[in-house]
Amino acid sequence: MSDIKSEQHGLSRRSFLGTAAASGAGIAGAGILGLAGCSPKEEGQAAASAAKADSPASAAAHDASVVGPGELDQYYGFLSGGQSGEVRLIGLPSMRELMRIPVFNMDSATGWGRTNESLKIINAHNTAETNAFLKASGLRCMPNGDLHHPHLSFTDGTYDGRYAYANDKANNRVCRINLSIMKTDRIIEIPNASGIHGLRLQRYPKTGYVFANGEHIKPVSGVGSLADEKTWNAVYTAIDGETMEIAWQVLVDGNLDNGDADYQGKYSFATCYNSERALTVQGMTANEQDWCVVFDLAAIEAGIKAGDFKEVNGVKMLDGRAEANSKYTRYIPVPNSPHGCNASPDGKYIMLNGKLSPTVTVVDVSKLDDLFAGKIKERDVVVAEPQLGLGPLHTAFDGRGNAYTTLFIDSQMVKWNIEDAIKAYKGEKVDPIRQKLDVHYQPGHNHSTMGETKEADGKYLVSLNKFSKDRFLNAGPLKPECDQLIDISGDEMVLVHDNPTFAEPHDLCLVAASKVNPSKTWDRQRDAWWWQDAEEQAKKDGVDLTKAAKVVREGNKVRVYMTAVAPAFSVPQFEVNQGDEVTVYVTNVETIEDLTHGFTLEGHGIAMEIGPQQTSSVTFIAARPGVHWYYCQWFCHALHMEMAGQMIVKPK
Ligand code: RUQ
Ligand code: CUA
Repeated sequence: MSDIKSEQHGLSRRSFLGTAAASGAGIAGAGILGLAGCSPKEEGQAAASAAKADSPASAAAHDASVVGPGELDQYYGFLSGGQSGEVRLIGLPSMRELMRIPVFNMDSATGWGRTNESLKIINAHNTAETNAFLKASGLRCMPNGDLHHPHLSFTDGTYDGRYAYANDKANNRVCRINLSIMKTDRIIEIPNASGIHGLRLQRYPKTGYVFANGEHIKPVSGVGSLADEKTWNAVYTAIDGETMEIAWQVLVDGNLDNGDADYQGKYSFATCYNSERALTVQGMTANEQDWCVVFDLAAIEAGIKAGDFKEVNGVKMLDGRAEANSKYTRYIPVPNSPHGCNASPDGKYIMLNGKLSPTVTVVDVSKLDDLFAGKIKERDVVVAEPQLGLGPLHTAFDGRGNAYTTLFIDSQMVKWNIEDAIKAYKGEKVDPIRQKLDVHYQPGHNHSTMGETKEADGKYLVSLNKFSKDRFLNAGPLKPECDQLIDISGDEMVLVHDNPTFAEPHDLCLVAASKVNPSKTWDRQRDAWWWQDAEEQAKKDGVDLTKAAKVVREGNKVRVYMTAVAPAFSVPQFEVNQGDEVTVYVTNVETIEDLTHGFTLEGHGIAMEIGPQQTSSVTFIAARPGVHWYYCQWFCHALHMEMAGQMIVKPK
């Protein structure tokens, strides 16, 4: 009963927010015409489906998300943390948060961004400009990131459980997460490009390439000039997912938004807005059409072999601009300012989501060979363009021929049938729309279980909604986002769970639990690369990290080696002089699962995680004379509070 009431409240609030969002888009000028142009039929349809949408979920539907105490979820979700800079691991269908994986952020619990091991990973592939900036600013690393798109590595069109990759739009970086330890193992900065946004992976034969879209145009060295914005370009980057080195870049026109790759290993795609090359919203949305850029991977590789590139800041860059009439790219015109780009799991289609247009443009991948061969025109590859509702942003799939598109302005999820949309485009009288379901509110990304693989199983769909307002207890002016779980296993979508989240999940991957097999503890052999520097230093100092209890002085450098075994550090006290540079190495020699220790040094901004069998280290200046306690901040034992020691700093 209360469900129905809140839905009714929801409806009036929904329409208010919808108007606000639409008028917000209204400043986009020409763009809004496409939105306001939603036909009466369309509106009637929306109203009709809104009426049946959100009927109180049945008890059975609610059961769909209940995972009892001690029971395990069926799927992992790799959820982006947006401007929090991290990746969050969740379980489905419970939507419980399992873990946070720090990436482009600094993390108080684990010491990510503070330990020597994490700083090495974070800074290893900075550009010289970034290093100079950090030095001038007194920063150890970039303290923030904007992580939008986490995606897992593929082999033959499905997840292989090895890595996840994600972008940092704020500081132009791409990371890799090693799924055996669930830690970030590589971060690279992308030179030449600006606003690394869309990030997708090669699916076949494997990953392969990691494709990263540069969203913003800027003068590319040797091509554009600062004085003339008409010479500014965006840059598309392909990274080798194994070595994390940049394989090549392509110079393109328009701001690259989202992307995807096919299931055949031949083409990749990027939606593109701002074909106008403008610097303001009005200018960016002036044209009726923008485009999707298609990249021919074999042609690009041949171009690299043939030397048809410029070396720009150490990267091989090919010319794929529209006016260059390049053999590497094709520009498919689509309605103004497209956004999401999604390959269907049958490998046949790429969906280009309209955003300012109420349509999704369906590209038939099998026609691309002919397009590149010049046998057909750009728009000939389009086989459907169904009108779905206001603000289509992203599309997911159930593997049964249906697509699910988020409608940002309508605050709905629309389910539609792909083959029916193709028939309708040919002129047949069929309505591809199956159902519209209200979501709360303003959805951005959505994702279905295994939906970006050839094993799409059509069980669950998650809608990542940007606004939550009255959906949860008021949390103050800053509201959480609202992630909603939808059961799509039947004919109708059924909303089964609401879940608040902190800033700001953009995207997620939903992966069958069997595909990912993280380790239970660190492995001293396999993971030795993590503490390689510590190991080398220890060798020079004649220390075995796993048995260490030693303080080594070399001039004003002091190295403190200790082990952690519940409930004690092997070094209970050490003494240094004010001004010494101190490095503390802690090795957790526990062999059992779930026995993490920590090392927090009071008054020094230091806390680090040391998992079972892991070594962690941190370097700092002992600038404060006196007694400073260090303690284990990870609850590990009945005598956890006693797991402590003292650093004594003698004044100068
Ligand atoms: S984008 S809400 Cu950064 Cu993935 Cu579409
Ligand atoms: Cu070790 Cu708490």
